Amino acid sequence: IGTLSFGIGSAAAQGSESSDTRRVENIVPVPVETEVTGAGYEITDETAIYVGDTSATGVGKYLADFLRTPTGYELPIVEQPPRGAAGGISLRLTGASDEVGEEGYRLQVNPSGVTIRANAPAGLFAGVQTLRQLLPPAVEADSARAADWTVPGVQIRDYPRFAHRGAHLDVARHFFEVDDVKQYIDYLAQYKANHLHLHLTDDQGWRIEIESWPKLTEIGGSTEVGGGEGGFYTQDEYREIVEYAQERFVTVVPEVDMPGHTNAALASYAELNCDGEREDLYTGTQVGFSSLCIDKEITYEFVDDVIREVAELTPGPYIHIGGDEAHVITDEEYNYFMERAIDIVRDHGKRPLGWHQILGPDPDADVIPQYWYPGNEAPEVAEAAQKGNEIIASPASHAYLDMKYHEDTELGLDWAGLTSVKEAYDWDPGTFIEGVDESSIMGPETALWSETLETLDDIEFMLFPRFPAIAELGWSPDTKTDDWESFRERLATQGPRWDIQDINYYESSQLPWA
Ligand code: TNX
Repeated sequence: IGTLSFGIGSAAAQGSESSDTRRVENIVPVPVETEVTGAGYEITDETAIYVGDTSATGVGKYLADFLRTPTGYELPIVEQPPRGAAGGISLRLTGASDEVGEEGYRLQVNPSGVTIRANAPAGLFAGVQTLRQLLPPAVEADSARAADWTVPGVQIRDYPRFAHRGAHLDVARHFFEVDDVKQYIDYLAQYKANHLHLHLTDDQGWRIEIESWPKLTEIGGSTEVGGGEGGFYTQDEYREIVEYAQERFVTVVPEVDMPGHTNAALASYAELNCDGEREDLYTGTQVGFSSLCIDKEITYEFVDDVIREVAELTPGPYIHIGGDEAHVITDEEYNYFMERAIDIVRDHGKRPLGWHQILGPDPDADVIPQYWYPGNEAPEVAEAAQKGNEIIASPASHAYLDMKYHEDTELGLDWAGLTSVKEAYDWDPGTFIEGVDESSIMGPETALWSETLETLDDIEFMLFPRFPAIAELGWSPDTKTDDWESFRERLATQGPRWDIQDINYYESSQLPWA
């Protein structure tokens, strides 16, 4: 009752201050350290964005583009704050400690402005993603809104636990247009992930133009699961995806799956088949039935051409060569093929990555196996870690976002079990695989296979809220990611943001939605 005596103005100010402060507590992924300080900074039509260094201009533009829409403010980008100027948002590539590395940042907010400091543009970008969550959900709107654009007074110190925070997307089983992939990249960036693994080829479709083998896309790209028309990226379109990702500090990891999962290639070129006859196109969902012809030399000319062209289009250091489920060849054939394929990747200046079967031929330590079994046991992976191979952790029982949430989920598969939001969060990528130390883990990666997914809405449904959960496991310190009860509260506060973003998320009953 005592509160009734407060003036309306101060009650409103207090109200907004406390809801601001709650935003600090609800950031996903949770930062290394946050401290609520005093009063915050209100973004107004006077606010400018200061970039002290031209290397910060790209992030400055991203931030300006992002904030101009909902606020309707001009938000000019300027090089230096004039002396005694009103506050603004400063992006600084100085004064961040070494501790935050290349991707971390410090963020400070007081009444005179917001300052983000980092050692590299990627860190500024991560800081901008945090700033986004310090503003009200209306900041996600695609048109001007009236809102209180006050950033709460805070000091944040933040950097990632793992260097690799990835998300895979299968564009082969169902094809997704360039714009859908861009949207996917935006979701990665929003939760501080930094690798997009594009599964570009499979039995049902070949999705990347290869100039030296044009029928791969003409024929192999012409359909998809269920018999739809499929599609593919021209080399220019692929470059466009790569560039869009780069602007968001996301590295594209292209996957060309081999020697299995190659029916689309075998249907495009007769000479790739051992019997010299083209396969029929395939639009079902079986796995493990196809293989390149191990004994033919043209197979390796084909692999060399494909890897060369993909390597030339890809600035990132990795090429993923699949290697999963080659069930119609012997282990001996598999190992012979993989040794040659791994060498071809190296010859074209890239680091070879593959599903963890790639360990078959016992490759050198530069090869990265991506662990994908459900459960936590794979002795060959533990052995590889002992020998120095680094590992990407994608256990199907937690990180396969194409698994159903529960029995009645219409989309998705269930071969690795059901994956609730809690299940997605409830594992530690650093210690999960039996016999593998955290020091051998590059980081977690989610997988999104698209046998049952046809639209961006479908993708969103499987991604949210589970992707942000695993993104947090990749970024945040393990001392802060072992508390599901607190996480479910924080994650639920993202709901209003997703509503405004028009994301088709799954309203899991495990989360206390507002
Ligand atoms: C297994 S996991 C596959 C994919 C399927 C997926 C469906 C792996 C390396 N291969 O070919 O799409 O299961 O969940």
